[in-house]
Amino acid sequence: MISKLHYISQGNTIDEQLNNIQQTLDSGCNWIQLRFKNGNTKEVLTVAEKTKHLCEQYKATLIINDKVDLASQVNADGVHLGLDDMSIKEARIILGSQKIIGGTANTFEHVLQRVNEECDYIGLGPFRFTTTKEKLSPILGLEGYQTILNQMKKNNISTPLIAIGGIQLEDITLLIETGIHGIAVSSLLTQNPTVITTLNEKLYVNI
Ligand code: TZP
Ligand code: MG
Repeated sequence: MISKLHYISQGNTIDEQLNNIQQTLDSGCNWIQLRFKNGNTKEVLTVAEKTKHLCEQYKATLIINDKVDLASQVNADGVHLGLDDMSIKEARIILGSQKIIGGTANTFEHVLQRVNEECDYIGLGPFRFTTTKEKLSPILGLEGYQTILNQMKKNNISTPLIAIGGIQLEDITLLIETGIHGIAVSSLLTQNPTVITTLNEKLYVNI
């Protein structure tokens, strides 16, 4: 089952990463995507091993951003791959059918590509401008999600969509109303992990 709330980790050092991940797990978030762009191989491995241990303790899902080999090495639950990363087909061969593979999309064409590649969920964004990611793709806004979800419906595509990019508390209700499965946030939870209560109330309102 793909969670409705994904935390994308942030931090420039091992300690920042681990502190942010720890406080997010403490808040009750059960899906962590480890994203440590500035770390060298050894630093990222250290954080991945410790995060794997933490996620086991908290019964949380661990997804590794970009690095398929690292996901294998630490026996993470899966990977998240951008359009310029390893292909999902290749990752599936390495990781097998039991692991979760998420793929990024910015357009309906990307969504079709991801569906053909048989990913388990699609991270669709950015919703709005954010400084968390460099080289942002064009902003989708609510209309972007509505248009893409309509195209998916017409084509009978039901792969879960996770909205990402600059998402704030006040965006959740409208985003969920478009029919997306869930959201991925980084800054929102890093800066104030206690908002998870409100986030969950808003995300699970239709169940
Ligand atoms: N991919 C698209 S936007 C983004 C990523 C990793 C950053 C999301 O972080 P924030 O702080 O929630 O905008
Ligand atoms: Mg990537």
